[in-house]
Amino acid sequence: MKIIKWLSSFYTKSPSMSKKRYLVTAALPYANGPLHIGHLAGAYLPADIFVRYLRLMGKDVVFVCGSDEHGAAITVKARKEETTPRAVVDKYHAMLRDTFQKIGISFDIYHRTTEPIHHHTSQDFFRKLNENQAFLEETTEQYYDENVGQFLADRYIVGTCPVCANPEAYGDQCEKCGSALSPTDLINPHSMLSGSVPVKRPTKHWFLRLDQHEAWLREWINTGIADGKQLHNPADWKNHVIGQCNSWLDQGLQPRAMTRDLDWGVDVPQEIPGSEGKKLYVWLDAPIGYISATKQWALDKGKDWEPYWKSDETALVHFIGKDNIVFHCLIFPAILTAHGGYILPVNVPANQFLNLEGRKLSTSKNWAVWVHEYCEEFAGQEDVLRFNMIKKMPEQSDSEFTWKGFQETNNNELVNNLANFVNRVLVLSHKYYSGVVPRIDTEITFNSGWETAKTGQYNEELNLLHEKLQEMGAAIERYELREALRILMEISSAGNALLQFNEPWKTVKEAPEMVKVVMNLAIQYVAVLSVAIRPFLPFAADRLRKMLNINPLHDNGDLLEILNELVEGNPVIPAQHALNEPEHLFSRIPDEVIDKQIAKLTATEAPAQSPNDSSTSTNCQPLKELIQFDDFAKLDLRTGTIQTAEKVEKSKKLLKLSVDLGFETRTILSGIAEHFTPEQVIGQQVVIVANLAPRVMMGTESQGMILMAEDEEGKLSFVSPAAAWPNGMGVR
Ligand code: B3M
Ligand code: ZN
Repeated sequence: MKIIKWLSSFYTKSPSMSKKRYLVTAALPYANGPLHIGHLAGAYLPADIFVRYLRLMGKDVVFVCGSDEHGAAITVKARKEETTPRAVVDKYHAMLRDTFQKIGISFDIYHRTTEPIHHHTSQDFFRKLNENQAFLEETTEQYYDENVGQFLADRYIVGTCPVCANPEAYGDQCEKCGSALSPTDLINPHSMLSGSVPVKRPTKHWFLRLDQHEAWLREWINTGIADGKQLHNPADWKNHVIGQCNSWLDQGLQPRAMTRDLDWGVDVPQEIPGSEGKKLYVWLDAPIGYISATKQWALDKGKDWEPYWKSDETALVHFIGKDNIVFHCLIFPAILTAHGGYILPVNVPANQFLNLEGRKLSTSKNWAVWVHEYCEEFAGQEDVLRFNMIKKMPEQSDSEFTWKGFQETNNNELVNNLANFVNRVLVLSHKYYSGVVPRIDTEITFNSGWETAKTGQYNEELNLLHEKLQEMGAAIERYELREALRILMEISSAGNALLQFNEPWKTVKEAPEMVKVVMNLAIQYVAVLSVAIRPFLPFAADRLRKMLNINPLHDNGDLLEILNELVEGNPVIPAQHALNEPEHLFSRIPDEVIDKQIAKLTATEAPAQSPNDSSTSTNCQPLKELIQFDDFAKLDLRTGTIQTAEKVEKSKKLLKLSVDLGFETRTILSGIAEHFTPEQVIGQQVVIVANLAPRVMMGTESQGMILMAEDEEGKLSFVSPAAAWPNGMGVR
């Protein structure tokens, strides 16, 4: 009876959540580079939390992803790395797969679109679309590189942007002003492959008749109704997702080419006339990758894949970043509908972007925290990054990650709240009861941890835990994962308060029976947390289960089970159960660890490569040999101000300077006498290498070196601030 009672309360929350099974996808990352924290916070972590929760609630859920291995993103990378597309995808597919596994993204399958099953699935899709007259076959003029003998994909054509005159705009987009372009918009277009001016040649492509889908897509996006059925509640969708779809719909949907003249990708089925040398457009085959991954999963597990993609009793949810909204909410639904027989997503909870230390994450500028590097440098602390990503998750607007924030969140929440609570409960249980959960009189009252001066009663407190877990679950079902995490931490805070308000360390002598109730209840809190943290902190959940000496989670109904106990006022861990010794669930992160990460970020940042940047000119100094970060970390760079300056007798090049470092004044000989007079440099703010071994020159000891920038003509300029800075500051 109690299962039905609970399940019915669970089902009433949102229609999309009352389905028989769930198919959850996460955007297929291009296999052309490593994963950074923006990818994690954007799509993969929210998906993982949602799926882990569904598993804990005993739901039938399949979680699919895989590497997106076609398209210009791959072939451009192959050109840059002077290798083949196959080598690029093999390298990064393995890296992505391993990184996801290390950070605990629990896909049921992580597939890849170069697999034959994907090519066959995509080609079958194309055949069916073609049979269903979903395409407009049209011959258009496309740019062709006669030197290389191939048509040019948009990304392979560069020219002057008609909007901002950027000379290195691409055929599909100007990265300087962000304008969406088409190759024929470019002024003086030339081929990236050979540098030659491309010619226009006729070529046939298959255009998906998106215009024919505009009306039903507009209704489905705004009302949730398609084919006369209420498929989802638009109020469950994020405003920015619906907004972006409507701005596309308002411009009117145009037929969109679903094939390309490429030598890398899924072949257009060869029996189709004119298919010679044609490949499927990557945004046609990639989303079909979700289906082929599901097929492969079903083959591996001896399951039937079709109900997950074709039954109305399935809830399909796509987790993506906001740059993929139109492909998942308009183009892929149109493809599925044109094919026929497939369900549509009940939600596409796209996240916004994560920024890093006040700037946009940038792969090209290496302004990123790479997840695989994090997993190496913070091995065993994967949950700390997960926790931070959830706290900072860009659910409704762009958000910000800082290393300082990472440290504070770990030390203040994971250590001082959660780990501290667990440790106190286990230490006191061993101290008072040798680690055995005490028998209790549940009628004895105590001070509740939920609000000051509230009298607590055991069964009522268990009910309060039940309510909090329901609240947390409801937040996850609304894809409000920051809120869900806040509620989770409320449970830990209430546990700490339960101890604080009853002070067992003081009252254990005068009120031993009351302390037994409080400690037994606190152990129930910890047991509940060992399940409730699973979607967020999966590795800590395993460690906590071991400390409690209870069975590992089987990720199938575990939360449902304890909810049913709690709602009946039953404990999760029975009296007389023997607990294991406590360990530290989380540990403090010291300043130097954070300082090192911040220094690494700035030290490894690639110089700006904007098209007009002189540093891309050919005359700049060749890079010196690669150093390790630790080599750089040995440098102690400080800010200073030149106090006095004089020429050095018998030397043309040297000026003798006294530099104020704030904490001391240094004498430095600097080879700038041919560039600056002494008068010109007095008062100049500079950066010096402060821990360079002193050197005697012309009979004077020079105690450091001043950093100077030198341009192509050998002209020197000081490295100095835009606005005044204090002396002695560390420069990292
Ligand atoms: N690989 C774009 C991206 O990585 C694309 C996603 C495909 S999901 C089907 O942002
Ligand atoms: Zn531009």
